[in-house]
Amino acid sequence: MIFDSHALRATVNGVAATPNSHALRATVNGVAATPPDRFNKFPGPRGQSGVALIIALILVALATILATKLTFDGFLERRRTIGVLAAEQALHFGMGAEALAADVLMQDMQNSPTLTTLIGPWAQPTQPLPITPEDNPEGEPIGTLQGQLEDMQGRFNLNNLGLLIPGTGPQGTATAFIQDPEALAQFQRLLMIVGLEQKWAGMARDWIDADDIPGSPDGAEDQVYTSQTPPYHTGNWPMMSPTELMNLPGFGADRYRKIAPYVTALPTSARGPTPINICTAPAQVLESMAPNLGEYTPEVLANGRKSGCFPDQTSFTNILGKSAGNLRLRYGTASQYFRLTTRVTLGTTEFTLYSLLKRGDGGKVTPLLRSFGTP
Ligand SMILES: [Ca+2]
Repeated sequence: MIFDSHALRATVNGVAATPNSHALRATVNGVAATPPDRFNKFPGPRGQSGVALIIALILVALATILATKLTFDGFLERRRTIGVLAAEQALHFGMGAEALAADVLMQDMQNSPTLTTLIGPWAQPTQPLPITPEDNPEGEPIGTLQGQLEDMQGRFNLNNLGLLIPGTGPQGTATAFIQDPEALAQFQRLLMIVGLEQKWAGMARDWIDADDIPGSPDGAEDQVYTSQTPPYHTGNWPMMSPTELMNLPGFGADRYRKIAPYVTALPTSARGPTPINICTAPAQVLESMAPNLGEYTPEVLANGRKSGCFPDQTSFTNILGKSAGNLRLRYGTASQYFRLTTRVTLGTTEFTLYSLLKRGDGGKVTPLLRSFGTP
């Protein structure tokens, strides 16, 4: 028998060697042991390296996909956080601008309590103010802040449409409360002046008024709104924003853009309709106050308003002629409601805050409504 060093485990006397790899080299009685078949089932060194390479490539690809996704998610998360923080910061700058505006409006009231005109400091355009870091006020600005005030009483208050006024019977006797016909007529004229159909006035009134009875000839209540796709209910409540006009079926954004500079949605009081400030109202709004009132073109107004209130109360009353008595409470020369538009830029974040401000008696200013991005 011939043994190599490992062949000690091989059996003696011709009995088969154990399937130990080293025993393969053992020979029994000079006959070489044949390797068992199962060893041939494994691929050779070349095949093994091919599979390993594919597995390695797949692992690398998976790791790359995972790493890219994590990086991308991390980047989005970071950007989102920066946006949220900047919006939060911008809101506080916006409230700072409100305080500044309140100060300007209060001073304006002290300077001229009965006249709110476009020569007042509140109406002057402002330049963007630089925002500098708190710990380095002299350093590079991190953003800008710009505010602009507009007189909302230079516009037609849509909520006047829903007002109820004491009616008058035949011989001037008082009757039950009725819907104010003058507000409807004024809005109809305003729609005509800006090139829109009059019917929207009746529909807007139905949207605001508390009842569910469609106005005649123009009106729309739940019966119309519940047959829309998707169906919805009529507001039956004062408008919070003039954009509610777009709820009227078919009104649309194009019509809204035409009427938007001349309308507003302000709270109404039991004292009657919100008066129009004739010192600040655009020509279209002044013209809507009575039929055939075309005296005041935008150029005439711009020239006249360089020195203060124009037209003044006396001359406007004269122009109105016999309509003046009927409209006595519907116009004036002082304003209570203003809209502040604050634009804040912080890095790449831009933020617009619209604040509806009420200047009460004594000049105290209160924010009534805030909206972001859309007035
Ligand atoms: Ca209604």
